[in-house]
Amino acid sequence: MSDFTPKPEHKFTFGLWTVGSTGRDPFGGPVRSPKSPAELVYLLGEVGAYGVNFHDNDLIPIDATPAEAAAIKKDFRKALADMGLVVPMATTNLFGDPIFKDGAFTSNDPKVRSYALQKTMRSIDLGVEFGAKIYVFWGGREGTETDSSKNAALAIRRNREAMDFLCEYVLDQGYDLKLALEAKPNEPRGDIYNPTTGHMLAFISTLAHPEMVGVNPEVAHEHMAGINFMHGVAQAWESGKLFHIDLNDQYPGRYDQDLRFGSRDIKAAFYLVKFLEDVHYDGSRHFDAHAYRTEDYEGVKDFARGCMRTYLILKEKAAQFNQDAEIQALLAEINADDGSMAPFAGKYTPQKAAALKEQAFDRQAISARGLRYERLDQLTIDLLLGAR
Ligand code: GCO
Ligand code: MN
Ligand code: MN
Repeated sequence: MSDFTPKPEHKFTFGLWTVGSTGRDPFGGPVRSPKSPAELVYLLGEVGAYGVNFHDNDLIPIDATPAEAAAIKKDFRKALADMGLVVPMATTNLFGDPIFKDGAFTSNDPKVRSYALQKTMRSIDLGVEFGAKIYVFWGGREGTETDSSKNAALAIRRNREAMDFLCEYVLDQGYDLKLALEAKPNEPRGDIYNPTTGHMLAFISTLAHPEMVGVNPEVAHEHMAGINFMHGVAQAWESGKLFHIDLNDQYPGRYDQDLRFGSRDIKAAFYLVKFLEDVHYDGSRHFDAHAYRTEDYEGVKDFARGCMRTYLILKEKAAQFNQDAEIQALLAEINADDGSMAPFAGKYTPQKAAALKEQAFDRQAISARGLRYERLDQLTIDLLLGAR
């Protein structure tokens, strides 16, 4: 039996808001009593997590006095030291307070936009104080219910202005910090700007400091949009922009479920884990999910352990896939190359183009070949179901 015990090198992290969720939803109040940030660190240490991430106000309530803030930070710091946990990422809550009811950086009100910048700079300072190297931006309220309310192009420009401002702030402070933008198509707003990872990648390329900014894709967010998550992750990776990742699960076409990682679409989770492991992604594996509302804190631990265990099981399955002789033989067959097209490969030259235009192709012979993907997929299913 394999060992699926989480270890620090797996870089499993959870947000304070994930295991700290009290189960509140739009239809009912809390089902679990709140725990302090320090208590949550002890819980995460007990289940074997490597790190913990926070929003400014998960750690320090928005109206805390300086003395209260200092006391909370002291307890939190002690819990981190006691459990050997780190803080790889931090973020700002730009969605909870009523001031953000119409967005933060994209609000029509200049006072809201300025307050959002102030809150983010202070929150960046707090994250850096605890060692964060990645700073996430999730613009949950940056959107609309009615498009008569905002100019969508102006909203993108305002968002850019804010990101450019904050990059300069980070540089000015000399912080060793990268920014990661997280897309979501809707919830809590009717529609959110930059709704997918692909939109975010395009947006990043328009910033003044694109080298400082990457993405934080989330399984549930792309599944809500009916998109293949791993493809978006691969695109981000390929362009050097996969700075962080939010793992959870989600049925398409439903409310934001934040399910335990791998609990809904095992196959999608498998291809994702396989991708991350194959390319040696070395960032945090951050679980941005919630325990079912039916659970007490023992159930929350079951949930957290389950996220990490499923990841490690799928990691082992990915290694098995890579070593499976029959699967690898099929892949070799699928990728067969007789070398005859080598003269046309690679960079453009006028000679290549001219020769290629003259080349004859036997379309029927080429397309007559069956690709054996049915067999390959069934082998994958057998492997995932433990039948190989
Ligand atoms: C959500 C988001 C958030 C963000 C978090 C960190 O759907 O609510 O995923 O959990 O990830 O605010 O930026
Ligand atoms: Mn989410
Ligand atoms: Mn998230």
